[in-house]
Amino acid sequence: MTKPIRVAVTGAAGQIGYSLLFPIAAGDMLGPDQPVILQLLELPVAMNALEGVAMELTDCAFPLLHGIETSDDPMVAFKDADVIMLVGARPRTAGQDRADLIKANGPIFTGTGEAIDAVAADDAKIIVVGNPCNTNALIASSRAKRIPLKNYTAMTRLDQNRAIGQIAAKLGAAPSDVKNVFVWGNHSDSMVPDFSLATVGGVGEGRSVTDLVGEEWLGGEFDTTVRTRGKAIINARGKSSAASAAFSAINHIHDWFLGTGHNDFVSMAVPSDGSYGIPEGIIYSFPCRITGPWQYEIVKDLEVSAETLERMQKSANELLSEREAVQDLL
Ligand code: NAX
Repeated sequence: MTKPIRVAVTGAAGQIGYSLLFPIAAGDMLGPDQPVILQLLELPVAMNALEGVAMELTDCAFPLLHGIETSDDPMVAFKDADVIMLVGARPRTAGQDRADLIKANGPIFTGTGEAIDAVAADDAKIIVVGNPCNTNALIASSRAKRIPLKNYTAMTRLDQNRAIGQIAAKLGAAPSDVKNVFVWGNHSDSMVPDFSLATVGGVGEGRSVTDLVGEEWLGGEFDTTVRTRGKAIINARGKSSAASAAFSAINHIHDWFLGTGHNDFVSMAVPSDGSYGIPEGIIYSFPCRITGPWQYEIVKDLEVSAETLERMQKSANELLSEREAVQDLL
């Protein structure tokens, strides 16, 4: 029998957690033949709610779910974990600025990073969803002595999916026909959605999205919509995006493990290696190619316009100032 993969999820009783755990248990993330054990972490105050979620998971009788463990202790929740999904953090509230959020959530990730490095599986793969996700991933990774730095990633897949969704809707195409849209930079409104290589297959076999819809919409409404979608959802729903965030986190881990399907590459925020002039020492969204199970590389050979490069640098500068703001935690 295939050995179960241990998946640790923090903030498991939160709204993203509630949309995330059931598809993982159903096999949507790691494949239809891969058993999983869920190791769920919550704050003490949310342990009752978490027990309720665990009861519901049990009640689904998922064939692939070989165990559910719940804890309020990271040293227990991360023990031998192969995949670690760091969702637990406070969502940004109306009126709260980014600097306040960084100060509120940053300290969570020092303890998290220490516990991961102490007890997780040697080659554990980590995705940070809790915001500010790039900088939180940097804080957690700063504690890594045993687990490779490369294994620390943050989620910008939701931004990529939002971009694909907008283009598909504009063209009346299926999202699966839209290829090679990705985002550079920080998961914030400084991100740079990149449509320059995007093609759509269904409408006209492999045709350039730029040729089909024109630069004006792509550089204007499309760009703004993608970068500010999180706020638009909070305004409409009164709560931050949850189901779409959970689905995108599943996409991120799925593709890292099982490949990118119809896309040549995907957006992942990963430790910069200096590609495209982006400084090392930050976690930055690049187009990444999956080269094998749990293997990725930054795609290095893309032509990027001077205007895009300038915006990419601005997003890097924002991450450098976020790093400055949490210097005492690194
Ligand atoms: P909720 O407030 O519904 O849930 C968060 C859960 O985390 C709560 O149950 C809380 O008890 C728990 N928690 C807090 N601190 C913890 C800790 N130290 N250890 C374990 N659990 C802890 O928020 P939710 O809507 O689920 O959002 C979670 C995070 O995702 C937020 O930071 C949010 O901003 C972020 N998001 C990130 C996105 C991305 O694209 N990267 C998009 C969606 C979302 O905004």
